[in-house]
Amino acid sequence: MTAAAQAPLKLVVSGPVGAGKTTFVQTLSQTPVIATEAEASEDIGKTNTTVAFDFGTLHLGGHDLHLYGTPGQDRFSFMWEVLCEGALGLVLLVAGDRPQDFAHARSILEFITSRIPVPFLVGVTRQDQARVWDPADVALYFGLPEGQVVGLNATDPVQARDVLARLLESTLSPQPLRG
Ligand SMILES: Nc1nc2c(ncn2[C@@H]2O[C@H](COP(=O)(O)OP(=O)(O)O)[C@@H](O)[C@H]2O)c(=O)[nH]1
Ligand SMILES: [Mg+2]
Repeated sequence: MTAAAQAPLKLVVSGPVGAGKTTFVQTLSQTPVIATEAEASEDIGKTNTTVAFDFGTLHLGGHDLHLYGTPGQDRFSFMWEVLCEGALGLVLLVAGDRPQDFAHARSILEFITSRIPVPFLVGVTRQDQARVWDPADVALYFGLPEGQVVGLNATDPVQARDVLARLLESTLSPQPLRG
């Protein structure tokens, strides 16, 4: 095997504050997550938030993956671009019970994909909650094919791995998702 074939694949997890990015990385990582949390400087509904990135690693489908969770606040948008440089794929998370965040989620997605054409999936978290948007309806909202939007409980390792497996499958296949 060549060195390139063994190089870890970089995947990025982005989305608004509270979407489940840190949770997703923590659920998936097989090594202790390096997190860069700080006290929130503005009222975002929680005391701590990610200011640089969350980093985790895992082995999936014969690949070593490096997972980078971005901050959710717009003032860190430069980090979205930095982290997506050279990424194989992007998971854009949005909490399915926070429709007030959908517009922001879409603007993050557009910000990133207009600068870096990275294949992506949208993950609609909190599917374990009672009042949550169906991924098919979120797909409609985002104007994306249903197959590009998946529901998950970000605290569930099986569901979280399924999302990544699906992204990997599509990015490594001859006809990747449009990004
Ligand atoms: N029940 C449930 N809770 C979730 C899910 N995803 C995230 N959470 C919770 O939502 C809160 C915000 O998640 P966090 O990962 O900090 O969001 P981030 O701001 O995107 O990093 C935390 O309390 C998580 O435990 C999910 O799919 N289901
Ligand atoms: Mg976070």
